[in-house]
Amino acid sequence: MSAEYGGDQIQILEGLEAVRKRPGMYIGSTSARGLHHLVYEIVDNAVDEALAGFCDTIEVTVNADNSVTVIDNGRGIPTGINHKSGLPAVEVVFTVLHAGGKFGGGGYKVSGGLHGVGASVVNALSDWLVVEVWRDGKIHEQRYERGKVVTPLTVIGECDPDKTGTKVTFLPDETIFEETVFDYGVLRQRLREMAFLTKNLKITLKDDREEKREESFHYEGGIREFVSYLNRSVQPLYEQIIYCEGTRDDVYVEVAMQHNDSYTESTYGFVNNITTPEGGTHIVGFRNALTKTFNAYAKKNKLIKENEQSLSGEDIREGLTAIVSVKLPEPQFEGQTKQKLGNSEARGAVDSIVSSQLEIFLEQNPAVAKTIIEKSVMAQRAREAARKARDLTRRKSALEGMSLPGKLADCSDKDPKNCEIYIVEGDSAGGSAKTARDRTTQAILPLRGKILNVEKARLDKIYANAEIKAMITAFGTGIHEDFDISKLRYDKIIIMTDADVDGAHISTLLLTFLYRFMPDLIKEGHVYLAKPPLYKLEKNKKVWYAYSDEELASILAEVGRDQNNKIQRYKGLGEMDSDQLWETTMDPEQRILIRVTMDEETSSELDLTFTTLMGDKVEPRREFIEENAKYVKNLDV
Ligand code: 28G
Repeated sequence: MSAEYGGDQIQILEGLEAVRKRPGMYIGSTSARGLHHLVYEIVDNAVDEALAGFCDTIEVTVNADNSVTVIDNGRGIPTGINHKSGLPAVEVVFTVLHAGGKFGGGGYKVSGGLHGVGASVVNALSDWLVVEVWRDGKIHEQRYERGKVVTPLTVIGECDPDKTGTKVTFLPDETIFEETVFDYGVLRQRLREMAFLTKNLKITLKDDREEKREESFHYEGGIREFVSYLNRSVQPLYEQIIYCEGTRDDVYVEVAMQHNDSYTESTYGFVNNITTPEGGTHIVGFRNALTKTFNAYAKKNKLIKENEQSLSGEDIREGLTAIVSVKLPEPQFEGQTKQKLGNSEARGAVDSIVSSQLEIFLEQNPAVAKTIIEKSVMAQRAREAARKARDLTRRKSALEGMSLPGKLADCSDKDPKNCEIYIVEGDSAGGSAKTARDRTTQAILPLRGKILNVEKARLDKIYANAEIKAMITAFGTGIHEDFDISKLRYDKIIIMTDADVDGAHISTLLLTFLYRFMPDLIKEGHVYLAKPPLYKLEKNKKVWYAYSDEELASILAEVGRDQNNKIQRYKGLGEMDSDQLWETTMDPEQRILIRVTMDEETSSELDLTFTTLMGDKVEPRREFIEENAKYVKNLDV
């Protein structure tokens, strides 16, 4: 993968002014996402040096002034004069824009053997940038401001000739970025992912701002450890992590997988260390290999009969966690967001490497093979039962017209744009909500008892569940292949539960259902959480509501802490009468709603959030609840 190339291979297309004029073309956006992208560009170059086999440690520090320092122990960017330009190679790396904007149309270059492609972009968008190179026993330094050289490359000292590497420090230009404060959690997530994807690479992240933090990511097992990490809160079906690795047609393929006792598939694809949320040829090749190999093994070993139906890919992938990572010299990306791998050689390479190595694994681990095939057969039966149940519902609705669930108190306005539906826990709170609501635009659907955990149930059981059926019919969209968002009967779906642990649990169960079965409702911003007050404060016949402890404190500071203050802590929605419920939680003029959003890029983390909360292992769940700032991050107010 390492490519040594001279200056003549670098196409000089445009100057750095072009980057400053249209930053979005080069880093996607100037929002927080684009800001963090600057760090990834620099780190990518260090990772390339690691992939080339010359670097095993990368240190990333967010400095007190919000500048970022990245240090690697690679060979150090060459400091000698580049023939074509007559400039030191390091200066070329930081001041010459290389061919192909990452986010522009046409050629799309990503990390992997193309040292220094993004460094000039980062330089152009930084207020200042300093590069230091340890090489040949000397310390070299150069400084730039907004992409322009301010000091020539200078030797500023000597070092041990054995010490080599590169250090880059930059301060993002605040006239370009809407957001200039780095988020430790965002950096941590991506850097950890990079460490998983590059075995034996150690990445350290340090925060030197007010809240000091330091962490180090180092996974000798690479993506094998990634799979264990993803499965940490569920029960694996067998101990081994199935691992395949190889190169074909210039495509390096690495696959790790393990089934767990859940019913959902979590396969994540990466191309040159970049996630491909829309999949592509590498994922197609992987799935193909899996279906083919498991069916062949099952037939050969009489685990399914010759005349029986083959296992479908979906059945085999039930409860599968997998990482499919490919590295190839010229990835082509397709699709609307250019996130889907198009290279056909990747399909063939993954298919053949996984097929041949998986076959050997199954032969050598017959007990594991049997466990997976038995689970697949069960999945097949459940799917068949679910299909029958669905066909029945379809036929019924075609004959009788879809009748709305009995306990839904619908609104009278029939224009979905004006309408909202409150999903309310429990009949008593449902009753108050029915009295409290504005009946023209607000519908109420009370749900009884425990909501089914869709992470722990197969499809046939899910379709048979009364609460879930009620939601599906009330929303009007259908699910799965029948899902049609244009049929949505309400613009807002509002989950209203008690402000306690049980309420949070029920909200999570409902969100899990929506996320798994109707993710577009979340993606398109139709899902909300209602926020009931925690306290009511009365004084001299006046009433205040507080939605958090801080708010209570600030109200008390304002009105004074007298004897006659009456503070009531609400334990549940049921403690409010319908007027209070309207005033505090349902009146569009006064209520607080939290819109549930999901970030495409962090979908593996979001998946994990649901699995962690819903899985049976106790430890990770506690860890999650203690650290639940992460959860709040996915809920943008
Ligand atoms: C610390 C933050 C980011 C890097 C290297 C090492 C080499 C390199 C980088 O070469 C290709 C060749 C000359 C311009 C390659 C060193 C071959 C031999 C390298 C980094 C293009 C770039 N010795 N380490 N680039 N040159 N680390 N870390 O950026 O013409 S970038």
